[in-house]
Amino acid sequence: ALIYIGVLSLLFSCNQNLSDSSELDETEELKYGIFPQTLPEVKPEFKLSRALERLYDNYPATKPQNNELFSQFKYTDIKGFDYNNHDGTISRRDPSKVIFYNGKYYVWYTYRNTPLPPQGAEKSSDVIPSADWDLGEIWYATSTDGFNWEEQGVAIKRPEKPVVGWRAVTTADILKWKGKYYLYYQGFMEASGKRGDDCPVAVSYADSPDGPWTPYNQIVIPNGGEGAWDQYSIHDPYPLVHNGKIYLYYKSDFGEKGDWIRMQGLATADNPLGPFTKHPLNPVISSGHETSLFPFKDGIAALVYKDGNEHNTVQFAQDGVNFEIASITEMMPYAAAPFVPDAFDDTKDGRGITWGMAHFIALGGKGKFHSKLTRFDCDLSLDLHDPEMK
Ligand code: AAL
Repeated sequence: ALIYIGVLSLLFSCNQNLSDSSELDETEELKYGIFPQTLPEVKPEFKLSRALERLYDNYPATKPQNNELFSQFKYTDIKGFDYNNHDGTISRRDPSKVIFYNGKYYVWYTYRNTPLPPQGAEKSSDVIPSADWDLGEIWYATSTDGFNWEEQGVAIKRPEKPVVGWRAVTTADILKWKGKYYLYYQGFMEASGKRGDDCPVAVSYADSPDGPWTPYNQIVIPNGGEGAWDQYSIHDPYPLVHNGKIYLYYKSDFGEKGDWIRMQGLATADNPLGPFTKHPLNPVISSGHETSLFPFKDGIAALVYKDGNEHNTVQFAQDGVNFEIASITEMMPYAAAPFVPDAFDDTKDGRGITWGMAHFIALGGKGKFHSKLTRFDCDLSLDLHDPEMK
């Protein structure tokens, strides 16, 4: 009986294999097609390679030249900033997004002017910086054309110890909300590098971009609870207005010292002085470094560069939360701070960006670490089509 069952099951499985493979052959044959000379606008019915599947499924336009969220980047030196012969004692970095007010463009940035270039956390002191941004202040500059800038001086000074930011105030970004202006920035309470690059976010407000700025003197975006991804640092606060609320994106560094993982999260608020609610799906962007986002159509686009599996991509989220890769590009601006004309309009028709400010780092050679501001141009705009940048 055992032999009989054995023979029966063998016959059964052979039969199955036979019918499986003949079925497969028949359908597979029907699935293949020859890819045509012109790129079909809609996904062909026949079987495609994984790469071609992605082309149709993952990107907003099949023809790369028509992808509104694809761009190359062009860099131009700007005028108006002195760097002490690039000896490392003066640094300007991490610009805010650019805004236009009263006939002029405005940008805020981290400014460091110290007797020595950065010396690392152990050798740092009250006057010697540990890192490029340590002992920094927020300064600002204005321009009528975005190429020639006039430095206006300090906007946010370091407050007295122990107020948030007493060690350094850095990496600012601007919000306009109900007729007032708010600068959000990192408020360090120890030299960067002691444990990590640890800090929460503080805010100051003013009636106009020219200031004077009133410090709120309180932490407005606190670090996460123990064990949370953003337990130690809230970096690169980047506010936009979306869905009637303040959408403030930020980055955190987590993981092991020297082997940080960098991701981006979102906190929203109805009041610029808080409370901010961190999104339950945080982190919402798995890669990138300094935050850089702008309204695009009815959603939010993000420049994602430098860190992570998805660096060198432009991403898009209709809801500002669930980002998808819209394009892959190269030579993206570091700390990109675009001119975003509709950043605070709560628009459902975001027009995109064509230029902004960014920084280059580590100029001047060994032991002279500092950064300088630059201008970038791109075509991530619905109103411009520059074939050179596509
Ligand atoms: C930058 C930003 C934040 C970090 C440091 C200064 O590029 O990500 O601002 O804290 O580096």
